[in-house]
Amino acid sequence: MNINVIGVPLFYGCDRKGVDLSPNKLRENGIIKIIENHNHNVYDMGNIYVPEVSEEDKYAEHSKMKYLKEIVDVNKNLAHQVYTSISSGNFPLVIGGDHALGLGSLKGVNRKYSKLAVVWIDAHGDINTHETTPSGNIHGMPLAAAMGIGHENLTSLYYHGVNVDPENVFLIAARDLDEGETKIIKDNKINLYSTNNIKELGIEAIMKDVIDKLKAKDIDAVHLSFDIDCLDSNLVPGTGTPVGDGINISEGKYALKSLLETKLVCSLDFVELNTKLDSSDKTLNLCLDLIDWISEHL
Ligand code: DIR
Ligand code: MN
Ligand code: MN
Ligand code: MN
Repeated sequence: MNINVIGVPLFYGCDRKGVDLSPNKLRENGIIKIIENHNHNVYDMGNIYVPEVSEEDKYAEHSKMKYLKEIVDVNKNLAHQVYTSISSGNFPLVIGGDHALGLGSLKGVNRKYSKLAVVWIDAHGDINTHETTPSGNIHGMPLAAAMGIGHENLTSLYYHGVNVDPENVFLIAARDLDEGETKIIKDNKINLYSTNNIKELGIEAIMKDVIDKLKAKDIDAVHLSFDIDCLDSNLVPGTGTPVGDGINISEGKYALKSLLETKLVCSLDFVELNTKLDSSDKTLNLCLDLIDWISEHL
Protein backbone atom coordinates (compact mmCIF):
# COMPACT_ATOMS: atom_id res chain seq x y z
CA MET A 1 0.00 0.00 0.00
CA ASN A 2 1.08 3.61 -0.55
CA ILE A 3 0.92 5.40 2.77
CA ASN A 4 1.18 9.16 3.29
CA VAL A 5 2.39 9.93 6.80
CA ILE A 6 1.11 13.39 7.76
CA GLY A 7 2.37 14.93 11.01
CA VAL A 8 0.25 17.45 12.89
CA PRO A 9 2.29 19.02 15.73
CA LEU A 10 -0.73 20.57 17.39
CA PHE A 11 -1.35 21.12 21.12
CA TYR A 12 -3.90 23.97 20.91
CA GLY A 13 -6.78 21.54 20.97
CA CYS A 14 -5.87 20.13 24.39
CA ASP A 15 -4.08 23.24 25.68
CA ARG A 16 -1.18 21.21 27.03
CA LYS A 17 2.29 21.28 25.51
CA GLY A 18 4.23 18.12 24.72
CA VAL A 19 1.73 16.42 22.44
CA ASP A 20 3.01 18.67 19.63
CA LEU A 21 6.46 17.04 19.83
CA SER A 22 5.20 13.56 19.01
CA PRO A 23 5.25 13.46 15.20
CA ASN A 24 8.97 14.23 15.15
CA LYS A 25 9.68 12.09 18.20
CA LEU A 26 8.07 9.13 16.43
CA ARG A 27 10.12 9.82 13.29
CA GLU A 28 13.36 9.99 15.33
CA ASN A 29 12.43 6.61 16.72
CA GLY A 30 11.96 4.97 13.37
CA ILE A 31 8.23 5.16 12.62
CA ILE A 32 8.78 5.38 8.85
CA LYS A 33 11.05 2.30 8.76
CA ILE A 34 8.59 0.41 10.97
CA ILE A 35 5.81 1.00 8.44
CA GLU A 36 8.06 0.23 5.47
CA ASN A 37 9.01 -3.10 7.02
CA HIS A 38 5.51 -4.31 6.20
CA ASN A 39 6.05 -3.83 2.48
CA HIS A 40 4.38 -0.45 2.18
CA ASN A 41 5.63 2.52 0.16
CA VAL A 42 5.78 5.29 2.72
CA TYR A 43 5.73 8.96 1.78
CA ASP A 44 6.60 11.19 4.70
CA MET A 45 4.65 14.36 3.94
CA GLY A 46 6.30 16.21 6.84
CA ASN A 47 4.32 18.27 9.31
CA ILE A 48 1.36 20.58 8.74
CA TYR A 49 2.45 24.10 9.69
CA VAL A 50 1.13 25.19 13.08
CA PRO A 51 1.35 28.97 13.64
CA GLU A 52 2.65 30.27 16.95
CA VAL A 53 0.30 32.23 19.15
CA SER A 54 0.66 33.49 22.68
CA GLU A 55 -1.23 31.98 25.57
CA GLU A 56 -3.03 35.31 26.30
CA ASP A 57 -4.61 35.25 22.87
CA LYS A 58 -6.25 31.85 23.17
CA TYR A 59 -9.75 33.27 23.51
CA ALA A 60 -9.18 36.02 20.91
CA GLU A 61 -11.61 34.51 18.41
CA HIS A 62 -14.25 32.97 20.67
CA SER A 63 -15.13 33.14 24.37
CA LYS A 64 -15.72 29.38 24.76
CA MET A 65 -13.24 27.79 22.37
CA LYS A 66 -9.48 28.05 22.80
CA TYR A 67 -7.25 28.83 19.82
CA LEU A 68 -10.17 28.66 17.40
CA LYS A 69 -8.52 30.51 14.52
CA GLU A 70 -5.26 28.58 14.62
CA ILE A 71 -7.02 25.23 14.90
CA VAL A 72 -9.26 26.06 11.94
CA ASP A 73 -6.27 27.16 9.83
CA VAL A 74 -4.27 24.01 10.61
CA ASN A 75 -7.25 21.78 9.91
CA LYS A 76 -8.05 23.36 6.55
CA ASN A 77 -4.55 22.44 5.42
CA LEU A 78 -4.82 18.98 6.91
CA ALA A 79 -8.21 18.39 5.31
CA HIS A 80 -6.77 19.15 1.89
CA GLN A 81 -3.74 16.89 2.44
CA VAL A 82 -6.03 14.06 3.48
CA TYR A 83 -8.37 14.66 0.55
CA THR A 84 -5.53 14.73 -2.00
CA SER A 85 -3.87 11.69 -0.44
CA ILE A 86 -7.00 9.57 -0.81
CA SER A 87 -7.80 10.97 -4.24
CA SER A 88 -4.36 9.96 -5.50
CA GLY A 89 -4.81 6.44 -4.17
CA ASN A 90 -2.71 6.78 -1.03
CA PHE A 91 -3.69 6.00 2.54
CA PRO A 92 -3.40 8.98 4.90
CA LEU A 93 -1.90 8.07 8.28
CA VAL A 94 -2.29 11.23 10.35
CA ILE A 95 0.01 11.45 13.36
CA GLY A 96 -0.78 13.85 16.19
CA GLY A 97 -0.72 16.00 17.97
CA ASP A 98 -3.99 16.28 19.81
CA HIS A 99 -7.37 15.05 18.60
CA ALA A 100 -8.48 18.45 17.28
CA LEU A 101 -6.80 17.22 14.09
CA GLY A 102 -9.83 14.95 13.68
CA LEU A 103 -11.64 18.03 12.38
CA GLY A 104 -9.43 18.23 9.33
CA SER A 105 -8.96 14.55 8.68
CA LEU A 106 -12.71 13.94 8.83
CA LYS A 107 -13.58 16.86 6.56
CA GLY A 108 -10.92 15.74 4.09
CA VAL A 109 -12.17 12.15 3.96
CA ASN A 110 -15.79 13.26 3.91
CA ARG A 111 -15.12 15.35 0.79
CA LYS A 112 -13.99 12.17 -0.96
CA TYR A 113 -16.61 9.83 0.54
CA SER A 114 -19.95 11.43 1.31
CA LYS A 115 -21.28 8.11 2.68
CA LEU A 116 -18.69 7.76 5.40
CA ALA A 117 -18.67 5.76 8.63
CA VAL A 118 -16.47 6.77 11.53
CA VAL A 119 -15.00 4.51 14.21
CA TRP A 120 -13.72 6.53 17.15
CA ILE A 121 -11.65 4.51 19.64
CA ASP A 122 -11.22 6.79 22.65
CA ALA A 123 -11.91 7.05 26.38
CA HIS A 124 -13.80 10.23 25.47
CA GLY A 125 -16.60 11.08 23.07
CA ASP A 126 -15.00 14.15 21.47
CA ILE A 127 -18.57 15.07 20.70
CA ASN A 128 -18.88 18.36 22.60
CA THR A 129 -19.79 21.72 21.13
CA HIS A 130 -18.94 25.30 22.19
CA GLU A 131 -22.19 25.10 24.16
CA THR A 132 -21.56 21.83 26.00
CA THR A 133 -17.77 21.92 26.50
CA PRO A 134 -16.61 21.92 30.12
CA SER A 135 -13.02 22.79 29.14
CA GLY A 136 -13.06 24.97 26.02
CA ASN A 137 -10.65 22.47 24.48
CA ILE A 138 -11.44 21.84 20.83
CA HIS A 139 -9.98 18.31 20.91
CA GLY A 140 -13.24 17.44 22.66
CA MET A 141 -15.33 18.56 19.64
CA PRO A 142 -14.16 17.09 16.30
CA LEU A 143 -16.64 14.23 16.07
CA ALA A 144 -19.61 16.53 16.68
CA ALA A 145 -18.38 18.87 13.95
CA ALA A 146 -18.16 16.00 11.44
CA MET A 147 -21.88 15.40 11.97
CA GLY A 148 -22.66 19.09 11.51
CA ILE A 149 -23.21 19.65 15.23
CA GLY A 150 -21.56 22.67 16.86
CA HIS A 151 -20.07 26.00 15.85
CA GLU A 152 -20.19 26.98 12.19
CA ASN A 153 -16.44 27.60 11.98
CA LEU A 154 -15.91 23.91 12.79
CA THR A 155 -18.90 22.34 11.04
CA SER A 156 -18.30 24.15 7.73
CA LEU A 157 -14.53 23.78 7.70
CA TYR A 158 -13.21 22.96 4.19
CA TYR A 159 -16.09 20.72 3.10
CA HIS A 160 -19.70 21.73 2.49
CA GLY A 161 -21.35 18.51 1.37
CA VAL A 162 -23.32 15.87 3.21
CA ASN A 163 -22.25 15.49 6.85
CA VAL A 164 -21.41 12.19 8.51
CA ASP A 165 -24.64 10.43 9.50
CA PRO A 166 -24.67 9.94 13.31
CA GLU A 167 -26.01 6.42 12.83
CA ASN A 168 -22.75 5.65 10.99
CA VAL A 169 -20.66 6.72 13.98
CA PHE A 170 -19.21 4.10 16.36
CA LEU A 171 -17.67 5.08 19.68
CA ILE A 172 -15.50 2.34 21.18
CA ALA A 173 -13.95 2.24 24.70
CA ALA A 174 -15.75 5.40 25.83
CA ARG A 175 -15.91 5.83 29.60
CA ASP A 176 -15.51 9.55 30.29
CA LEU A 177 -18.43 11.30 28.64
CA ASP A 178 -19.68 14.76 29.59
CA GLU A 179 -23.38 15.37 30.22
CA GLY A 180 -23.88 17.25 26.97
CA GLU A 181 -22.11 14.51 25.06
CA THR A 182 -24.33 11.81 26.50
CA LYS A 183 -27.35 13.76 25.34
CA ILE A 184 -25.96 14.26 21.82
CA ILE A 185 -25.14 10.54 21.61
CA LYS A 186 -28.68 9.59 22.67
CA ASP A 187 -30.55 12.17 20.61
CA ASN A 188 -28.66 11.22 17.45
CA LYS A 189 -28.63 7.43 17.95
CA ILE A 190 -24.86 7.17 17.82
CA ASN A 191 -23.51 3.64 18.32
CA LEU A 192 -21.84 3.54 21.72
CA TYR A 193 -19.68 0.68 23.02
CA SER A 194 -18.41 1.61 26.47
CA THR A 195 -15.61 -0.19 28.28
CA ASN A 196 -18.32 -1.69 30.49
CA ASN A 197 -19.94 -3.22 27.40
CA ILE A 198 -16.53 -4.54 26.33
CA LYS A 199 -15.86 -6.07 29.74
CA GLU A 200 -19.29 -7.62 29.81
CA LEU A 201 -19.40 -9.11 26.32
CA GLY A 202 -15.73 -9.36 25.33
CA ILE A 203 -13.95 -7.40 22.61
CA GLU A 204 -14.54 -10.15 20.02
CA ALA A 205 -18.33 -9.94 20.34
CA ILE A 206 -18.23 -6.13 20.37
CA MET A 207 -16.12 -5.93 17.22
CA LYS A 208 -18.25 -8.52 15.50
CA ASP A 209 -21.28 -6.34 16.16
CA VAL A 210 -19.50 -3.20 14.89
CA ILE A 211 -18.24 -4.91 11.74
CA ASP A 212 -21.58 -6.61 10.99
CA LYS A 213 -23.24 -3.21 11.22
CA LEU A 214 -20.60 -1.54 9.05
CA LYS A 215 -20.98 -4.21 6.38
CA ALA A 216 -24.77 -3.92 6.41
CA LYS A 217 -24.67 -0.16 5.87
CA ASP A 218 -24.64 1.69 2.59
CA ILE A 219 -21.26 3.32 3.12
CA ASP A 220 -18.26 4.01 0.89
CA ALA A 221 -15.52 3.90 3.51
CA VAL A 222 -14.59 4.01 7.19
CA HIS A 223 -12.44 6.59 8.90
CA LEU A 224 -10.68 5.20 11.97
CA SER A 225 -9.59 7.58 14.70
CA PHE A 226 -7.42 6.10 17.43
CA ASP A 227 -6.85 8.10 20.62
CA ILE A 228 -4.25 6.28 22.75
CA ASP A 229 -6.18 7.19 25.90
CA CYS A 230 -8.63 4.43 24.97
CA LEU A 231 -6.08 2.23 26.72
CA ASP A 232 -6.07 2.01 30.49
CA SER A 233 -4.32 4.89 32.25
CA ASN A 234 -1.71 2.48 33.67
CA LEU A 235 -0.56 1.67 30.15
CA VAL A 236 -0.33 5.23 28.83
CA PRO A 237 1.32 7.66 31.26
CA GLY A 238 2.29 9.71 28.21
CA THR A 239 -1.10 11.13 27.35
CA GLY A 240 -2.84 14.31 28.47
CA THR A 241 -6.16 13.00 29.77
CA PRO A 242 -5.64 9.41 30.94
CA VAL A 243 -8.69 7.53 32.24
CA GLY A 244 -8.78 4.37 34.36
CA ASP A 245 -10.75 1.21 33.61
CA GLY A 246 -9.64 1.28 30.01
CA ILE A 247 -9.03 -1.49 27.51
CA ASN A 248 -5.77 -3.44 27.55
CA ILE A 249 -3.24 -3.71 24.75
CA SER A 250 -4.53 -6.96 23.29
CA GLU A 251 -8.11 -5.59 23.25
CA GLY A 252 -6.84 -2.47 21.48
CA LYS A 253 -4.92 -4.54 18.97
CA TYR A 254 -7.88 -6.82 18.37
CA ALA A 255 -10.10 -3.81 17.63
CA LEU A 256 -7.57 -2.36 15.20
CA LYS A 257 -6.86 -5.67 13.44
CA SER A 258 -10.49 -6.62 12.99
CA LEU A 259 -11.37 -3.21 11.54
CA LEU A 260 -8.37 -3.08 9.21
CA GLU A 261 -9.07 -6.59 7.93
CA THR A 262 -12.43 -5.44 6.58
CA LYS A 263 -10.47 -3.30 4.08
CA LEU A 264 -13.13 -0.62 4.55
CA VAL A 265 -10.79 1.70 6.45
CA CYS A 266 -9.54 4.48 4.14
CA SER A 267 -7.73 6.74 6.60
CA LEU A 268 -6.47 6.68 10.16
CA ASP A 269 -5.61 9.19 12.91
CA PHE A 270 -3.19 8.26 15.68
CA VAL A 271 -3.33 10.89 18.42
CA GLU A 272 -2.65 12.21 21.93
CA LEU A 273 0.84 10.84 22.62
CA ASN A 274 2.49 13.40 24.92
CA THR A 275 6.15 12.49 25.23
CA LYS A 276 6.72 15.17 27.89
CA LEU A 277 4.38 13.36 30.27
CA ASP A 278 5.75 9.91 29.43
CA SER A 279 7.75 7.87 31.94
CA SER A 280 10.92 6.32 30.49
CA ASP A 281 9.44 6.19 26.97
CA LYS A 282 6.83 3.62 28.01
CA THR A 283 4.05 5.24 25.97
CA LEU A 284 6.37 6.11 23.08
CA ASN A 285 7.43 2.48 22.77
CA LEU A 286 3.85 1.29 23.02
CA CYS A 287 2.89 3.69 20.23
CA LEU A 288 5.69 2.39 18.01
CA ASP A 289 4.45 -1.14 18.67
CA LEU A 290 0.88 -0.12 17.80
CA ILE A 291 2.04 1.54 14.57
CA ASP A 292 3.90 -1.68 13.75
CA TRP A 293 0.70 -3.63 14.40
CA ILE A 294 -1.41 -1.25 12.31
CA SER A 295 1.10 -1.43 9.44
CA GLU A 296 1.06 -5.21 9.54
CA HIS A 297 -2.72 -5.22 9.07
CA LEU A 298 -3.08 -2.41 6.55
C1 DIR B 1 -13.48 16.47 27.75
C2 DIR B 1 -12.14 15.75 27.59
N1 DIR B 1 -14.58 15.66 27.30
C3 DIR B 1 -13.48 17.82 27.04
N2 DIR B 1 -11.91 15.34 26.26
C4 DIR B 1 -10.80 14.68 25.86
O1 DIR B 1 -12.62 18.64 27.38
O2 DIR B 1 -14.29 18.04 26.17
N3 DIR B 1 -10.72 14.12 24.70
N4 DIR B 1 -9.78 14.56 26.63
O3 DIR B 1 -9.77 13.27 24.27
MN1 MN C 1 -9.88 12.03 21.63
MN1 MN D 1 -9.43 10.82 24.62
MN1 MN E 1 5.87 -6.27 12.65
